[in-house]
Amino acid sequence: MAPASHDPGTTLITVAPTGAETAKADFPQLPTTLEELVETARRCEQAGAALIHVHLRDPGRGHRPTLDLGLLRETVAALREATDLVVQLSTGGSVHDPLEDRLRVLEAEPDSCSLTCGSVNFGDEVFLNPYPFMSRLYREARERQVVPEFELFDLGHVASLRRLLDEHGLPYGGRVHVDFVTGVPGGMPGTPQALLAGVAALPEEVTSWSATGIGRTHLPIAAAALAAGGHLRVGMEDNLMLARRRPVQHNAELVSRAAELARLLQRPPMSTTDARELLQVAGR
Ligand code: KMH
Ligand code: ZN
Repeated sequence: MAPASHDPGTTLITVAPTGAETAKADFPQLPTTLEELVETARRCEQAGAALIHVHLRDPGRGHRPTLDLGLLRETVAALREATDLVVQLSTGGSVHDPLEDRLRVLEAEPDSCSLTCGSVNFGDEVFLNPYPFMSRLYREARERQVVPEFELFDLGHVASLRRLLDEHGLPYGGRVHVDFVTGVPGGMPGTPQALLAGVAALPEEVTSWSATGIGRTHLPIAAAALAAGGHLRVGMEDNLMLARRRPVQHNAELVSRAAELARLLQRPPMSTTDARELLQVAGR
């Protein structure tokens, strides 16, 4: 594999604009229609994001989460048309989605997909990721030339990533990018201490890592990740408040703040070209 040529002094900013948990009725500024998602993607790219982590909603069914394949394909095409962002589809979906439907997401041929490395309590629910499912998703993503981003909600997920790498070798593209999702009720806490324990345990094959914190852990985890050499994920999937009593009005606000923080720490936002190189996504 060619050596990495991206600038190691820059920060990959991922935006996760929607998620599967917040109801549109409770938070109308959540982007749930294709038009809103594309507008969000454009503004977030301008603000410094290079990757978008996408969950879809069905406006015809109360903006509930959907894994409809036609809509997934349409969305990937629309985001590619409107932006240069790396398009990552969630294979996590919502806690209610069947595993088979989550696997089928790959058929929409995104640049990247999320791949959560284990089950985790998720508030009062369970986010289910049995090892055989992870293993199949890993293999099928490689067959389809989709770059996985390994989502780590807990320290045990780091151990399962080790098992995946041992059993299957490197993913498509040869790079191993992981994202710590901290602060989920039931997962690892959103503290610098927990994050750093996770970073210290990462397999040596990991070539880059990012982190996000749910809710009020959003900002401290971003600061800790930057200080420790990691990349950032922000967005309404993870956090709805910009500050006390100030709900986020647009995902671009969170991306702008992350970009400002990254610049302050002398690791400005990474370009979409460099993000493609970092992750070695296929040239679709
Ligand atoms: N919505 C969560 C149950 C992913 O996108 O891969 C799972 C999730 C992880 O958001
Ligand atoms: Zn997600």
